[in-house]
Amino acid sequence: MRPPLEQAFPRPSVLGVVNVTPDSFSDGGEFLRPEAAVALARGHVEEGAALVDVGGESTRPGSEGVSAEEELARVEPVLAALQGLPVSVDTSKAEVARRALALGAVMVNDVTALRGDPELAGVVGDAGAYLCLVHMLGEPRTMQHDPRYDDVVSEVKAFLEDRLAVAVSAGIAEERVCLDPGLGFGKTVAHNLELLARLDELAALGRPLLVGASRKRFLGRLLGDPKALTGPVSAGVAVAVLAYERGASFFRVHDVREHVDALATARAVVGSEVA
Ligand code: HH2
Repeated sequence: MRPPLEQAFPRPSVLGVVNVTPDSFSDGGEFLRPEAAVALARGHVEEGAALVDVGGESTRPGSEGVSAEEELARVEPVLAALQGLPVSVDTSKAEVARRALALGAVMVNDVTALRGDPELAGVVGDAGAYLCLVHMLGEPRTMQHDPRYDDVVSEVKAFLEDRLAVAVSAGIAEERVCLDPGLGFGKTVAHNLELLARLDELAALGRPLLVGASRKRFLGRLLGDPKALTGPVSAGVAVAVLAYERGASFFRVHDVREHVDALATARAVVGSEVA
């Protein structure tokens, strides 16, 4: 039986992104070859990632989904080669999760928060795996078309609370679940900033929070390029450090060393305040 998530992965823990896709927004096509993806994953662990998050389907704004067969064909050889390393699988499909867990993955990172595939909760529960539930308004194809909220923080909070209850009633232990506000998933720059500024309100849900800001376009846009499709590493690091201070536990990033160093420094500073 796995220990509670916060025991297995103390704060802060970095997830290194491994996109085995032709079309991810910041590194599409770079790691489609299994050897390239495996080398990237090993490098992430050497640089201090607590987990590598392997995904075979892009969820960038505007993207169409891929079939389970296609997704499996992309990730299976990578997962098979990474057995023994701490792996999370970025998927919404039960079939892909089942195979990944059989190959040793410990976490399922589901950007649909169990709304994409009715069988996914059972697969996660039966395996006793960890689960990340992510807030997304709409679906990747349309999510950035004029997203609106009355109060983005309370709506995201209510959604995550509801999805956590759904997971628990489907047999997934609450202590194995983390929650993610889903930066960029149906949010304007202002929505993302408000979620980050008020992250303590989401931390009050009592489950570890995962934040994925790395290279996202809102960072490039807030720095003055209204057409940016990615954001700089430095801006992602700033977000990670501030999110850590506001209670976040997990950081899903492409540039592992920079984040590990920055978060270790932030931890030392915050720790010295309470010493
Ligand atoms: N963001 C992306 C993908 N998966 N999972 C979680 N939990 N949180 C996130 O913020 C998140 C995520 C999008 O980033 P990336 O994987 O780099 O791009 P793409 O979806 O284009 O493959």
